[in-house]
Amino acid sequence: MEEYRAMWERLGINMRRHDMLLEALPAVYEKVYLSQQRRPQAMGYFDFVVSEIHGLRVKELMDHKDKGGKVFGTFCVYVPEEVIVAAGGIAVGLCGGADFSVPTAEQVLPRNLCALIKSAFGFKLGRICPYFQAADLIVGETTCDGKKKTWEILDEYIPTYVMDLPNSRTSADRALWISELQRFVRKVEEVTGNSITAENLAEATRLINRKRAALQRLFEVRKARPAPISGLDALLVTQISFYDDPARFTEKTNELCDELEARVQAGEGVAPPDAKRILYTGTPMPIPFWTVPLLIEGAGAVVVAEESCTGTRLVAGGETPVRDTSIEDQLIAIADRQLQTNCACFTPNDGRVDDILRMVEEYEVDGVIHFSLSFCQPYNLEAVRVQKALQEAGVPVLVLEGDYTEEQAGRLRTRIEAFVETL
Ligand code: BJ8
Repeated sequence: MEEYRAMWERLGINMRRHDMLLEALPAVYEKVYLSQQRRPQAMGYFDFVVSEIHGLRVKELMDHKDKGGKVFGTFCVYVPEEVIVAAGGIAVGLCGGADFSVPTAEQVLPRNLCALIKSAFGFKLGRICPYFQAADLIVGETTCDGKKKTWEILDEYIPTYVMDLPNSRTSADRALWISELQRFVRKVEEVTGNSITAENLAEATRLINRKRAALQRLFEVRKARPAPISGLDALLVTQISFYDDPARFTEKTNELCDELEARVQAGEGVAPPDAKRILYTGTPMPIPFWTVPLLIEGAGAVVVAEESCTGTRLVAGGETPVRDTSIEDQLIAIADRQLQTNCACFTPNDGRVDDILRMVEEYEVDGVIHFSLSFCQPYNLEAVRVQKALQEAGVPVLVLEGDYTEEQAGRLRTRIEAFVETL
């Protein structure tokens, strides 16, 4: 990674802190991933992407910027990547999953805020993340209170644009969201200096559809018994989907799926056929937060699906219909697909409970683990209804909350091991 030092300096990275991070991450990665058994060969690409986490992809972003291109940092699946791509921009997901930057964030933000927000904010405040440093515009959204108030503060450090996402799905809310997508089109055009047309928006929609289809294929193949891939590996793929080049990611994920489908044909898997099958549901798990599947799989079970935005919520609503005759129609199609993403920030949000119950059947799940980051009110509160629905359906469920710290991991281990034992 030494060859990238000049690039990081150019980005204004705090080199001392950055060196500390780059020293710590490979050791953790090696422990979590490289010791796993029966990993698919095609995971080699995703291992490479992690080994180059602040290198090659950041260089691609910088080459793009040197040619006049723009980079948009995002935090939510409701921010339409299609619009950014249509204008020749690159979207990178910036959600923070490391405890490393949390203390930095707490110099400014209150402590009682979820670790995801603090981690991401701390990366900017401490100038540790080259993706954050490379971004020309941050695109936030009004999902939870924690995020929407943080955007006001973040704007003091980097230009931050906020999309006003409604919290319900009435026809008035739908109209508001469509108008927000239109406003976003104008903003992206202003930042990039490029026009969004019906043709380039349709082309971008096709590209993102292909990426989503590859992820859907991955989620589909995990229904097999024995499970052809670990939850840890599947999570890594979805985490990387947030910042990799969409076309390359699609190709590599499809290669992985070819291998997994061959495994299923041959009756091979990563865990014995009778390993307990767990559905994860709850808050997203941004890179490098691997604790929950690590503990579940360390206890001898296997995570077969994640009802989360680093899981099946990423592909909610399926394929976006391509409407190549009008920008307005294409935005409506994107909005209608997006509004099927059952985020706990919506009320009511019965669709999420329905999704969980359906997934329990489809993935032949033995038990559900609901994990929410501490201080995340939407998911912590929604856990009450999720737990009740699962109990009524006779499905074992464990409700957990925590953060990214080592101490929490110790506490979670005890609860998860006990739960898996009872299944
Ligand atoms: S669509 S889940 S990506 S908002 S964990 S910051 S909710 S306090 S992440 Fe999300 Fe979009 Fe919804 Fe998905 Fe707030 Fe909770 Fe923190 Fe959260």
